[in-house]
Amino acid sequence: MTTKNLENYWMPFTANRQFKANPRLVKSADGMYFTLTDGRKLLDGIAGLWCCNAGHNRPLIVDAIRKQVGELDYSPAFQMGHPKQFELAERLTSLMPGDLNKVFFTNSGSEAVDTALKIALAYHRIRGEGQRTRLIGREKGYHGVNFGGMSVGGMPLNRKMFGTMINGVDHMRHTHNIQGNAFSKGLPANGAEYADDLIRMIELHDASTIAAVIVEPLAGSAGVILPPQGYLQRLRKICDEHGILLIFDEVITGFGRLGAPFATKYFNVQPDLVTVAKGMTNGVIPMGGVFASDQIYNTFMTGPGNAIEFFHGYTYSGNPMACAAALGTLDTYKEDGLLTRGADLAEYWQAKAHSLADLDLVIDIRNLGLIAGIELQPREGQPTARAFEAFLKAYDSGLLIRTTGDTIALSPPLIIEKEQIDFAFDLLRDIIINLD
Ligand code: PXG
Repeated sequence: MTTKNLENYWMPFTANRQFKANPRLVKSADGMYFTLTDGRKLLDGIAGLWCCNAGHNRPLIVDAIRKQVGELDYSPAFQMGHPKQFELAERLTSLMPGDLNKVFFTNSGSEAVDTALKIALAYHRIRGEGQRTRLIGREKGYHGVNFGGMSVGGMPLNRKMFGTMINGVDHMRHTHNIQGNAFSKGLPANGAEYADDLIRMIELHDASTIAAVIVEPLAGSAGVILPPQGYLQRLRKICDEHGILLIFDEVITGFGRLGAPFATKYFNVQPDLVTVAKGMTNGVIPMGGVFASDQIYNTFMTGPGNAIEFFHGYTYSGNPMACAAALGTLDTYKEDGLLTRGADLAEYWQAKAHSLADLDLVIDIRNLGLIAGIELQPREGQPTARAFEAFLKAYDSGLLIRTTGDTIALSPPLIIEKEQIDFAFDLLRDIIINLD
């Protein structure tokens, strides 16, 4: 570092004063490991922030970006194109099931979500159902931090300071149920009927006013909350019966996290729109996207041929470096079989995660693919403190984890080896046993 001054950078989703008093600074990264500025190595237990699915410093991605920046640094996103955008769109949509054959590029998950919500609203309006303006999210949902995603999101601290948000939004109940489902391995058995909360929304608002429902197939940020068996299928059915679009926010579940390329494949439920980001470029260059069905896209393609069909887009939509990074990422995933590798490791991962079930402070363990959530009993009067202490102890012992509330979340790069899985869970065992 050339400066010891930490004061000018306002850090996101960080306790700035606590951090600046005890900074944690990363210098480099390779494979499964970060190297800190003090030279220590840290096993990356969370793929950066659920995004470096292929691990760090992957040559095909690095080379693709290097080459791209020397050839075409930028090309206008509107009324112009460059070949990599189209190549990427073709390759990405080939990974999607059914007729999800179109993709719109954004620069983040938050932008992808707001884009998807706007597509849903405009889609209904073009079809003469412009009264369908309501958007339904879910409690404990996380759909990024822009106004649309925040509004349909259901994490109270992400909402409460920011006014009334966009109107016409309602929220279904969440699917977290420790009493009924604690220590489930994989999908919990109980709670498919939580999907019927959408019927309650329909009874209240009338289906004719609802444009779309957005859910994370598996809720990551709120602490690894799984869909009960049959829940997503039921949501799909209710949406179909009432002409409501179903949006899967796959910013976390996309690109192999569950052991299938996307959750829509894993669950065999096909939504109308799918949002992605993170693993799309292995986190290396910001990029997100919205997959849309042919039917939705074709609905937009109806006005005069020379008219812009969708008044929406970003200066950096389909940015050349982002496209190169995404193509290099897809090559890496393919070469290493990473979009399905999680399926091979899932059983081992599950067994190691649940090996912590006997610890007194552990009140639930949840897992799917290469994701695990370990929920701790909150310390009396100090919610989140116990889990954050575990985070600091893990950091001091060479493991990077995430905590949200009192849940420890793990979602490592999909290149993780069994010895590294052992290291992570064995270390967490030691740490949790010694927590106050
Ligand atoms: N949707 C979902 C489902 C997400 O998980 C976003 C949208 C927003 O993406 P961007 O690219 O705008 O950040 C996310 C992001 C965590 C954590 O540890 C989760 C996210 C981001 C940072 C931390 O819970 N998810």
